Amino acid sequence: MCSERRKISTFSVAMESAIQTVVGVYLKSAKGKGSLGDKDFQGLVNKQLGNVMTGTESSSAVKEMRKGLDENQDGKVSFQEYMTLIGYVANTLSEQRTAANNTPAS
Ligand SMILES: [Ca+2]
Repeated sequence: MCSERRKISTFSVAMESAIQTVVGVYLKSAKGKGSLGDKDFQGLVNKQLGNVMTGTESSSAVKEMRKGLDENQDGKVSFQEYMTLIGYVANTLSEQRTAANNTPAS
């Protein structure tokens, strides 16, 4: 009972820390502005998402990604639009893990 509670608490701290990282990366990349410009977004994707996404080294691919996220088409990535990207990456990771766990037995 006691150890179960500790396990849950460790999990929630890890999750809080992950959320803080996601928010912190955005704020750091935005450099005090309210949203990410093209260069800010390129920097964020190159530095933070190179291991989970392909094509992050291509500036034209990242620009296309930015356009796809830019719902209000102001040329910048707001926090809300950034969360769309995080959701997309999280969903991709989840699908990869599910696929890895459900490898059909031959
Ligand atoms: Ca926008």
